[in-house]
Amino acid sequence: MTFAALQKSARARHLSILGGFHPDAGDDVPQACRTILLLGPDEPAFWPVYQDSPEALDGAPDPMDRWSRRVIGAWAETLGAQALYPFGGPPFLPFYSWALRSGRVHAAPVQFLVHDTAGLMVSFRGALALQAHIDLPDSPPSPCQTCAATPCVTACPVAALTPAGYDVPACKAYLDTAAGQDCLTGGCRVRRACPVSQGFGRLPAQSEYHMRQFKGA
Ligand code: B12
Ligand code: SF4
Ligand code: SF4
Repeated sequence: MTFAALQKSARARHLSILGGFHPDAGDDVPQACRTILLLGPDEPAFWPVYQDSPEALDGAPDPMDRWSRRVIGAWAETLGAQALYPFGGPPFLPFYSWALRSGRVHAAPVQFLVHDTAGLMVSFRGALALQAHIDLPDSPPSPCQTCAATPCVTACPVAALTPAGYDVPACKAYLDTAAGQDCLTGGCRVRRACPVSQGFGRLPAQSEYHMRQFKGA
C-alpha cells in the first residue's frame, strides 16, 4: 500500500490526505499504530457530493460528523485500520498537535492551523491509524515563511483573532451584527485573507455551514 494509492482511494471518497506522520512514544495515538493519515475534504468536489448525502438530507443533528463516521469508518474497515475523529468530545483527540506533527501544517501568526495547499481553510474530517508503515512525501516549508504581508494578522474587523489570541465571545458577538453577516455567510475573514486559502476552492456555502455550527455551539 503506497501513499499514492491511499490518496487515490481518499479522492474516490471526496477526501484528501492532508498530511501524515509516523508516531513515536510521545504521540497520543492508538497502540500498534505506525502511520497516522489526516483526512480533510477534497475541495471543491466535496461540498456538492456531501449535500446529496443521506446525512445532509435527513434533518438530524451533526450531519457532517455522521457523514464522516460513515465514509471514513467504512474505508478504515477495508484497510484494517482504526478511524479517528476530531469531534465527539470532550475529551477531544489532539488533531491540532497531530497536524503540526505532519509537517504539512503549521501554526499561523494567529495560531490557527495553516496548510501548504489549504491555507487557513484547513480542516479535518478524520484520520486513519494504520498498522503498516507508509512512506510519506516530503513536506514543503510553511507558506508563512514567504508571506511578507501577513494579511491574516489584521483581517478580523473586530480584532477578535490576532497574534494576541482568539477572543471567541467577541467573534460570536460580531456574527450577530449586520456587519458580521459577511463572516457568517462567507467564512471567517482571517481564514479567507490568507493567499493560500484563496487558491483552495472552499465554497462559501460550506464555510457558512461551519460558521453557523460554530455560532450555535
Ligand atoms: C474546541 C475546539 C474549538 C473551540 C476552542 C478552540 C481553542 N481555543 O482551542 C472553538 C469552539 C472556539 C473552536 C472554533 C473553531 N474551530 Co475549532 N476545534 C476545537 C477542537 C474540537 C478541539 C480542540 C482541543 O481541545 N483538542 C484537544 C487538545 C488536548 O489537543 P490539541 O488540539 O492538540 O491541543 C492543542 C491546541 O489546543 C492548541 N491551541 C492552544 N490554544 C489554541 C488556540 C487556538 C485559536 C487554536 C486554533 C489552537 C490552540 O495547543 C494545544 C497543544 O498543541 C478541534 C478538533 C480537535 N479534536 O483537536 C477543532 C479545530 C482546532 N477547530 C477547527 C476549526 C475549523 C474551527 C472553526 C474555524 C470552525 C469553523 N467555523 O469553520 C472555529 C473558529 C471560528 C472562526 N473564527 O472561523 C479546526 C482547525 C482549523 C484551523 N485552521 O486551525 C480543528 C482542528 C477541527 C477540524 N475538524 O479540523 N474550535
Ligand atoms: S496569510 Fe500569510 S502569514 Fe497568514 S497564515 Fe496565510 S501564509 Fe501564513
Ligand atoms: S469570524 Fe469574523 S469576527 Fe470572527 S475571528 Fe473571523 S474575522 Fe473575526
